[in-house]
Amino acid sequence: VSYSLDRVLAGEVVAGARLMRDVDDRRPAGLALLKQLHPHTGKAYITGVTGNPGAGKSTVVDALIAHHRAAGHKVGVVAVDPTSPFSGGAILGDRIRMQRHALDPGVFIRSLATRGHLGGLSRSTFDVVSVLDAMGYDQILVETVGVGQDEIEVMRAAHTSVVVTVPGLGDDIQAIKAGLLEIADVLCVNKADREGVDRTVRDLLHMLDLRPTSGHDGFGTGKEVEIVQTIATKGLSDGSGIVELAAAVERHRAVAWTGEAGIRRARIRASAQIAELVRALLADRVEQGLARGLADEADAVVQRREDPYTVAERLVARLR
Ligand SMILES: Nc1nc2c(ncn2[C@@H]2O[C@H](COP(=O)(O)OP(=O)(O)OP(=O)(O)O)[C@@H](O)[C@H]2O)c(=O)[nH]1
Ligand SMILES: [Mg+2]
Repeated sequence: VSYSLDRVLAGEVVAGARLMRDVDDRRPAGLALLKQLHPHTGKAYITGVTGNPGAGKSTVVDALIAHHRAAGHKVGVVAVDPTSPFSGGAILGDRIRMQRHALDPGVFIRSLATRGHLGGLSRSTFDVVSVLDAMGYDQILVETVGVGQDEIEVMRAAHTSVVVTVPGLGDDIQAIKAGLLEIADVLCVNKADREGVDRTVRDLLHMLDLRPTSGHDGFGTGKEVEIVQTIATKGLSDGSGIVELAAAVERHRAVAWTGEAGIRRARIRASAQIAELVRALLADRVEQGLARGLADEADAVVQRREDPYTVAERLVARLR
């Protein structure tokens, strides 16, 4: 194997990339090293960026990279694309507008696509984030496309969830944002150079008021969510709002991740990760258990010698 604990901790890019690949392929050597990395993680701050397609998430992430780099941080980026049926490749490439940072040794960008496994994205995100964290990337940005349950699961890996929206969605905003609003710690109204920003901010404020006081993790309340307007295409220049967005994330960090609240949140985050791993391990076991096929059982069921319920229970009991 071309990686080791020392090389990953030293931040060697080749070692880190190989480890991520092996972890993705579920190779035992990768998993073994992941276990060893754990004591060396927990230093990075992880910001999730989600929102509807084309809202400007990548452009926002690109500007945030520049902001963190200017402040001397090393930045890791995880671009998650659960909507794409393609594995990585061109489609995802198009969605990542951070190429100008690709040559910066202080920036590491990693793409994740589903490759068809159910619910595995959240686990993969946690894994990649851990490797980046251990490598010394102290600001990690996770971009995820879309609005489904997958995104919400992926966002559990983040400390602060930024939901990006745009002006002029009109009535759609209600439908699109219902699920996302619940997970938002900071709301970013991007494309603020467009018409209808004030209206959108007003709508969002109204919806936040209607939001249940206990969010997805039992902590969020509507009042705590800040709304920041950005023009991400302006990068870090005056009036882009990116510095303000980063400041809002910092304020959320200070409130949510310090003291008692921070301990409780850390526990919830770890629980989500463990639960995801348990599901994954059980799913693997089920796959192995079913690998030899079900021809005999199927015959028994077809011929009415056995019922499918009892057969399923017996098979599950045998999974070890
Ligand atoms: N006018 C305007 N255009 C913007 C702004 N931010 C991003 N865009 C443009 O919006 C388009 C989509 O931007 P992306 O950053 O790729 O959006 P995204 O949300 O990452 O898109 P997907 O990952 O494909 O869902 C691009 O053409 C951007 O240049 C902004 O603040 N104002
Ligand atoms: Mg994008």
